Amino acid sequence: MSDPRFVPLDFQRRPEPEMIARARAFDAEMQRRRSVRHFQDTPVPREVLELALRTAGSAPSGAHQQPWTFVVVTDPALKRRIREAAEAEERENYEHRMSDAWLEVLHPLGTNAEKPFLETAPALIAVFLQTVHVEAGRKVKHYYTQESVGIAVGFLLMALHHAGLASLTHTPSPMGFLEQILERPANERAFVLLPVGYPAEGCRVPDLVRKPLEEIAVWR
Ligand code: IYR
Repeated sequence: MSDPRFVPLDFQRRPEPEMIARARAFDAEMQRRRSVRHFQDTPVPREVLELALRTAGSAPSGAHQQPWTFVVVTDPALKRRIREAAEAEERENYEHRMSDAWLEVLHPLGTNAEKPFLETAPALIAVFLQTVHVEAGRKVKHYYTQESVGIAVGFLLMALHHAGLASLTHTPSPMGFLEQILERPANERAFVLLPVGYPAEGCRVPDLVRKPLEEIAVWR
């Protein structure tokens, strides 16, 4: 094995008041992010999606293996196939597979098996987790894939919101149909599906309250 290579860190030390102002402004912006289930069909700029995906790809990952693939679907025929497959699974979920306890905690969100947003949203970003990659004809296992892809999706949600786009973290279950419809290679598993676009005129969202800091953070 060759020696590991290191380069100087590009880091900007900021005065404390500036740090606080930046953290405050960023938090205020992130507090306005909401999961959106009603979209306009207006197309979104490809460049914004590309930049947000670059940001997602800047996430840390286990052994820097970057075990993710983002498939951007804008083709109406593909979106329709995805909607039909997702709704078929979701009908099974809502009618048979989900427990009463699960349906009860979901009730405030007002969701059901109908997923029109999978056709109205101008872009669906299907995120795939790569279990392995092939290097010099050998399979190399990826480590901490769930954590890595989860973090990258977090970066993506923030980047989309920051750029002025709405999204939904959608996990139709099981999601194997995405691997088939989008013809993914054998090393990829569907991780999440993100409809992306502008919120519909007069879009309403569930009246949710976020836990206050005192409830989510402990100092010792
Ligand atoms: N995947 C289903 C059900 C669902 C589950 C959870 I957990 C949610 O936070 C929201 C929905 C659906 O998309 O309707």
